[in-house]
Amino acid sequence: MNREKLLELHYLMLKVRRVEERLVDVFTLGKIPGFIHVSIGQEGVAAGVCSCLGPEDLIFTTHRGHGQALAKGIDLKAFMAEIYGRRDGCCKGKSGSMHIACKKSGVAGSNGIVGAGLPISLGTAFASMYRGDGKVTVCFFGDGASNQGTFHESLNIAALWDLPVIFCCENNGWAQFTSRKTYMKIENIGKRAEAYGMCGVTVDGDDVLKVCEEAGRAVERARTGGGPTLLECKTHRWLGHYVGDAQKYRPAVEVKQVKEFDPIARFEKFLLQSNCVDQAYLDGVEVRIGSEIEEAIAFAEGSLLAGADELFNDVYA
Ligand SMILES: Cc1ncc(C[n+]2csc(CCOP(=O)(O)OP(=O)(O)O)c2C)c(N)n1
Ligand SMILES: [Mg+2]
Repeated sequence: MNREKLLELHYLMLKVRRVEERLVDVFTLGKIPGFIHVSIGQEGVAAGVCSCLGPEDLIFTTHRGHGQALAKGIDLKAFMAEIYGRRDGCCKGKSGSMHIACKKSGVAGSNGIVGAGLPISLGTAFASMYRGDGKVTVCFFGDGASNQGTFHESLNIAALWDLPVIFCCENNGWAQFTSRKTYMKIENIGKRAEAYGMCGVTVDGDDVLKVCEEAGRAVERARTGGGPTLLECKTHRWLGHYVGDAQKYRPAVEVKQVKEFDPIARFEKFLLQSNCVDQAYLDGVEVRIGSEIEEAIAFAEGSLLAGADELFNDVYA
C-alpha cells in the first residue's frame, strides 16, 4: 500500500474519532435534538471499507453511521448542520443523526430500523447491474441485525443474482444492551455467507489495513461481476449503545479492556515504527482535524433551525 493511502486511512479514522468525541460533548450540553449513537472504537471499519470506494459508489448506513458517512466523504459542515437539525444540513435538518443521506457523496441512506438497509441496498445494486454503470453498493449493519429476517432474505437474492453489493457486518458484540453470546450461538457471522452461496470473510475490524485489504478484494469482485461478499469486521464499541447510556449491564472490566483494541493507536504505532511518519506529522493532523471540526460546529450553530415551512417539501407522499 502506498504512503498516500496509509495517510488517508489514518486521517479518516482520526477524523471520525474526533468528530464523534465533539458530538458527545455538544450532545451532553443539550445542543443536539434526539438521540445519537457513536462508533468510537469502530473507526477501522468505516475507514478501511470506504477508502476502497469511489465517490460514485453507494453506501447504506445505520443508527451508528456517522463514521461511515464521514469516511465516504460527506461534507463536514453539511453533516454537522444536519445533526444539529439546521437548514444548512445535507437533508435540510430533517434527518438528524439517524437518517442522513447525501447524494453527492454517495451516502444513499441511513436507517434506524435494524436490518432495514439490507433489502434497500439490493435496489441500488440491482440498478447498477441493470444499467452496467460499474457502481458498487456497500450496506453496513451490526451483529444484531444479522439475525433479522431481512439479512437472510437479502443475502439469498444478492447471491442468486450476483449483485454488486458488499454486506459489511460491524460485529461489536452488542445489540443495544444484549451481549452477542446471549442471542446467537455462532461467533463468526461471515460463515453465514456459505449458506447463501456467496463469499464470506471475517476480519479483525480494529486492524484498518486488514479491513482495507479484504474490502478491496470485495469491491474488485463486485465491480467485475463476481457478485456479493459478506464482510464481517470484528470490532469494539467503547461507549454505550447511545450517548447517555450508563452501560450498567456491561462488565466493568470489558468497558476498560476494549480500549486496548484501539484501531487508531495501533495504526499510529505502525506508521511511526515503519518510519512512514513522525510525531510532528501526527500532531499536525490533529491540529488540522481540530480546526475543521470547530469550523463545522460554528457553521452548524450559525445556521437556522429547520422550520415548519419545510415540513412538506422533499417528501414523496
Ligand atoms: C426492527 C428494529 N428492532 C429493534 C430496534 C431497537 N434497536 C435499535 S439499535 C438495536 C441493536 C442493534 O444492534 P446491532 O445491529 O448489533 O448494531 P449496533 O447498535 O451494535 O451498532 C436495537 C435492537 C430497532 N431500531 N429496529
Ligand atoms: Mg452490535
